[in-house]
Amino acid sequence: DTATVWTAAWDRPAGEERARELFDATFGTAPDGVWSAPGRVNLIGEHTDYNAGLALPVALPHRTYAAVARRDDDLVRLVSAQEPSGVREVRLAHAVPGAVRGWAAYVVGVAWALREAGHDVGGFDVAIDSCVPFGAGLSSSAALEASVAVALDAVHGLGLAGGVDADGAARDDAGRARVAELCVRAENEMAGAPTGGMDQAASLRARAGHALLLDCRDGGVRHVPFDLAAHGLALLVVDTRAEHSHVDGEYAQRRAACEDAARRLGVASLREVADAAEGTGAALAALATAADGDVLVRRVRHVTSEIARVRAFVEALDAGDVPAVGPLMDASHASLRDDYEVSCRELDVAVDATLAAGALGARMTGGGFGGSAIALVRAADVDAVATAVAAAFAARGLATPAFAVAVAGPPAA
Ligand code: GAF
Repeated sequence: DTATVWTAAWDRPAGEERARELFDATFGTAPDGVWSAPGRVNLIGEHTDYNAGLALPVALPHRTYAAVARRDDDLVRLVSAQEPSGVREVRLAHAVPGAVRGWAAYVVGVAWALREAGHDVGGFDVAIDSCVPFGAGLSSSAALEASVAVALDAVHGLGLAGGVDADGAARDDAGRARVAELCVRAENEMAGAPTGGMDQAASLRARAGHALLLDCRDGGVRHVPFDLAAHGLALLVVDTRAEHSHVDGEYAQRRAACEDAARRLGVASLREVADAAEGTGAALAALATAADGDVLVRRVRHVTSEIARVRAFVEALDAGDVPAVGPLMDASHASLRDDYEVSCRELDVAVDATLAAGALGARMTGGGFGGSAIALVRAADVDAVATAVAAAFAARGLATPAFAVAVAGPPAA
């Protein structure tokens, strides 16, 4: 038998206590408070956000915790339990794009983006601890940004993000949409990762017990009830431990290809192609005649078909026909693997192994090139499917994967 490794989600008080203790131990005082924000898995709608498309993420119970105290100067002192390098110090006056390296760019970037937007944000001390696995395609960077954003909102009294009800619903979605945009700016401009906005929206705007239907054309959201346990099902997350990074070139290349295709087709975004009443056939035929047409056709075909799959997925959930989403997940994975070419061996092994062990559907989730896969499985089969995946990885000499069960959690608060 192959042993399986599980990435546990800390309960909220335990996570808050860890961040508070790190703050105490580092700065010798108590923080003003502790805030936290979740990672996410995307159910479907991958590489659609920067094409003004649709995505359907859920917030994980795994969260990043930020203990923060406001300062009266413009100094930021940061420490993270996940970073052995000790305390870092950055003056906000010197915090401009390109000047801050590594994980600190995400933290300082949020303060920078708030200041750029005219908010009166000064220095602060911050201690971070997190159970969102790093580099696992589960949005550890968005969780870090969002936890710092709601913390700065609170300690500086900005009144942007609003609170969260006991049932896990945000009170001011419009405010949170603006905060999410600032987090995207932090990631794009300070950290230099050309990502879309799905992850920050998921962390700030999700609702417990629901998937977040995100329309990236106008930023609109709908909370779609998502309670797999009621259907005897569960969502198994397979962290392949194959590290991915969006700062490197592949993600940017995909995004550039989509923008190139839209330009050639004379549309503002590929969403227009996906929504065209006459279908996508004419657009694909037009692209096929270009010199590099074959690649562009496949990239556009992924984006447009993926947007259609998000619609079908939500229709199935609305109809209470959860098993019907399984084949849509499979089709999404095939499209990401063959047309968009962002999968990798570990992700394909994870998907194939879960399906062979009885999953109803499976796909890579997030940007790809490593990271995590998700599988829809019968609740009673969770352990058996995980064991089968671990055995498949061991048999191929791949790194030991880690597992989690995703239950839709509340947003940043
Ligand atoms: C990463 C990015 F950060 C998101 O914006 C999104 O593009 C995703 O990859 C792919 O759907 O998570």
